[in-house]
Amino acid sequence: MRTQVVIVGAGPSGLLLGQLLHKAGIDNVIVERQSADYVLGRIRAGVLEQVAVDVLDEAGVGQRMHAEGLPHEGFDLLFKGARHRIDLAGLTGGRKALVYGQTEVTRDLMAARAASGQTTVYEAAHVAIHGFDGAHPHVTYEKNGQTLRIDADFIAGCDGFHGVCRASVPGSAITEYEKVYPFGWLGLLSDTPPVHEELIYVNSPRGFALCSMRSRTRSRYYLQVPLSDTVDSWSDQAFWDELRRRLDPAAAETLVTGPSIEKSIAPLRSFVSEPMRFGRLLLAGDAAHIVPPTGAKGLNLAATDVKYLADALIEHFRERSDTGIDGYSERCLKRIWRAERFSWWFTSLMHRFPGEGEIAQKFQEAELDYLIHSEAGARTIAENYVGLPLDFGLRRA
Ligand code: FAS
Ligand code: PHB
Repeated sequence: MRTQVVIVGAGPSGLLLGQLLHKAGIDNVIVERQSADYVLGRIRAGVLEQVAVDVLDEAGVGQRMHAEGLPHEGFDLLFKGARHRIDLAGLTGGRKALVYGQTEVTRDLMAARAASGQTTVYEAAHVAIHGFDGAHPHVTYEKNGQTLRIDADFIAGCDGFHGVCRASVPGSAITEYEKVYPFGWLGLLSDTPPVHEELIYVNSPRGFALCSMRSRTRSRYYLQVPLSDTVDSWSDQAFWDELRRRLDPAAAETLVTGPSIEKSIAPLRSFVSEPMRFGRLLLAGDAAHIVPPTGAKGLNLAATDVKYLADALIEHFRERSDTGIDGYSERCLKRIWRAERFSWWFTSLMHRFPGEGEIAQKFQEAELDYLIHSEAGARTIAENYVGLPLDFGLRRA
């Protein structure tokens, strides 16, 4: 088989790239190691920046997102038992976030791809990439007992943190930066009404918590837990009891509990690999970087990587120019490091770090107290949360 771009991974990055290329008339094939149902079953991000919403609109998959997504103009910070609202719209000239789950984004992208008749190979085993440092990049994989090959002009590595693409780059050609956090997030999804109409980020002496949602009837909650914890060690009742302990009295009283429909523990890390282009291989999304989910940046960074990459590939095929491809990595990384910095800072501010003693909690509470009583401080949070403009990666500053 031959195509113009072979995309490894059918998560949000791979599917969104495939859709943007297809709309530009560029042939592409996606090779995914799991089944479509497995990909849809992973519960992950919940908040979209306006820039990500705009890219999804450009890809032609925004209809349900606008019909069902929940625009949010603010969120609450809860510390010392009291809640304080961060007025995103008021502090950023009207910019806001959209609550619309990654599962639904993925579902919309899968439906668009299926309708377009493009080729997606699910349950591809032993995917390997070859020749990306030369003029004949290609991908091999096994399916139904056969080894198959796809030749292409470019390989897009959209295969996430544990994928094969970044791992195939020689160690001498790549630099990796990593910070692993000494705790995880236990997430619970339930068909219960959210405790509040906006998100609540909690700094509690017992640990971080987050009250989020997927709709007005489906809630998503998180608790900071030790890395030694397992999902089996947390009954639903234990989860609800601990969440109540970390909430303010009003929220604890209002909280509607119910059976979990999903429960999982995610580790937290900050990770960036540089550069993101290796000859005819270009990385996008979690294949190149990971953020702790505190700042709701992971999926949003993936969307802007993909937008930059699609524009660069379209320029290559339409105008025979490689200016975009040559500048792809630098353009992405300017934006990525800003989001990494905010995600690390917000994670450091809101979580209990083992062994740092009670004084660390007092420092965090004092910083939060300053931030919510200083317009400049609150704007710092708001500007970073709603995200950078799309052209940020192009500016020389
Ligand atoms: P993904 O990891 O989503 O997709 C990569 C795809 O490549 C997968 O389908 C995988 O099966 C496939 N693949 C892997 N290896 C392959 C191979 N060798 N061959 C073929 N295919 C291969 N972000 C937020 O903003 N908020 C959150 O709350 C949040 N929670 C998260 C929780 C968890 C447990 C994880 C892991 C991430 C979370 N994220 C969150 C970040 C997440 O949303 C990512 O940013 C987003 O999934 C990025 O999408 P992709 O780059 O497509 O990577
Ligand atoms: C979610 O709803 O899953 C979510 C929302 C905001 C975050 C992280 C996760 O910062």
